[in-house]
Amino acid sequence: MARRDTALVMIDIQNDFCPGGALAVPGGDEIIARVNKLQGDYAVRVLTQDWHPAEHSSFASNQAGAEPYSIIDMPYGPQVLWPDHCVQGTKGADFHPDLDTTRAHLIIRKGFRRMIDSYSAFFENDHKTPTGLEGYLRERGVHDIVLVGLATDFCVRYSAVDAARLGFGVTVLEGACRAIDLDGSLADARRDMLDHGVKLAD
Ligand code: VGL
Ligand code: ZN
Repeated sequence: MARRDTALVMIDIQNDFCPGGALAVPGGDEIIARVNKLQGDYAVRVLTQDWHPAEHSSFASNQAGAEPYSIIDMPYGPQVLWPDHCVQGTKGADFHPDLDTTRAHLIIRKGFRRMIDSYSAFFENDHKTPTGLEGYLRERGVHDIVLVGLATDFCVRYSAVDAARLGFGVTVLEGACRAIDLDGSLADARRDMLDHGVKLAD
């Protein structure tokens, strides 16, 4: 059972990442009942919400001639180009209607700056610009975090690795996550998380 100093961080459980959405993660909605049940076990509960302007630079539609899922070089490094998703104020950006959002203490929005994507709940993809989540968790006395949500190989992965680098104890409950799995990205993600001392549990 989780302790007082442990936070449950629920990553991007939004319509666009669930079946029928613009960037649907296979089985994305299958995790929701379990995530709802888990919430009662944690003293601190945080949701993240991918929240892009329509002209976001990570959308293939905003890069001339680019196909979705191709990769371009941005000043901060390689960037996968995505179908338009989680556009601010749209239904796709809303949390899935079955997710219990009433018990969350904090909602972190990310990816709202046009020229930089943000997979991690802690830093944008330059690995420097903070979201503020680290300070929030430290002020609440959190030492350990448990991650669930979408997608295992992108936003969950980068959140887990950043949290471990920041010194939090990190567990990813893989059974309460689902992956996009683009060109082996799930295997890469699992290796990267393990290399950084993240615990993978079911
Ligand atoms: C995500 C791709 C683009 C995620 C967000 O939540 O994993 N993936 N934006
Ligand atoms: Zn996004």
